[in-house]
Amino acid sequence: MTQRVPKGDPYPKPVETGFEGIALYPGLLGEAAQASLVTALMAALETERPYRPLMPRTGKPWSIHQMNFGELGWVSRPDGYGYAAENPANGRKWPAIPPALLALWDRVAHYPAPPECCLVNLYDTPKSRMGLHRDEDEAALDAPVVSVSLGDTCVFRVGGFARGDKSKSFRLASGDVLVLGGASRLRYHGVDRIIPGSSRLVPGGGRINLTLRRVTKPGSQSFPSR
Ligand code: MD3
Ligand code: FE
Repeated sequence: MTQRVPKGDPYPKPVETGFEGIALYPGLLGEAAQASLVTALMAALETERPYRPLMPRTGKPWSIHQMNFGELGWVSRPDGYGYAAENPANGRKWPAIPPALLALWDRVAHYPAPPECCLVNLYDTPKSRMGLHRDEDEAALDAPVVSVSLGDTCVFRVGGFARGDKSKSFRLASGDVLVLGGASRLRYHGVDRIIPGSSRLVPGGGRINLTLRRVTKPGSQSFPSR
């Protein structure tokens, strides 16, 4: 993709993806914005140790590492998966979502409340991938998911509403922002593979995906239930 959106544009225009509710903003984040997000992430990694999520029940480790920012973090462990206010690895609250990401949400989400979770996916080996799945653990399914790609390009796949439906793949490069909502909020999707060496942004290489989610319905005080 070569189209570039001017970086100060308050409500930038997405390009067509062929899927209703999926908006792609190629290169919405410029080099400087990408670098400062990586710096914020590196600072967080001083105190937060990324971990490999484990498959519920089987305990099989994923091929990526994860961590979270925000009031709620998404975790997958042998005893189940979902949102938690504390990092189960250290018992502490997750660090705050970086302000630049809150500002990005305001520009592209068109949703009346801020995100509560920023899941960080670290594709840190050439074999790192994410299988086809749906994001359906959020009560606020009317809110979009906003995805930021940093570092190596990946081959991303979007399917239908059942696992076996036909799917389409496209590439996500560093600085690309994807907004997934509306009629496509519950589509299957995944990351087939990353293309090692395609970016020099991340020290040591690899791809970082930042996924912003609204978890609770705005105005409800009921999550997590306890
Ligand atoms: C497509 N992350 O964390 S972007 C995830 O690049 C996740 O690391 C991928 O899927 C990554 O759950 C893909 C996020 C994404 C989120 C919701 C979607 C893509 C979506 C909903 C519908 C279609
Ligand atoms: Fe997902």
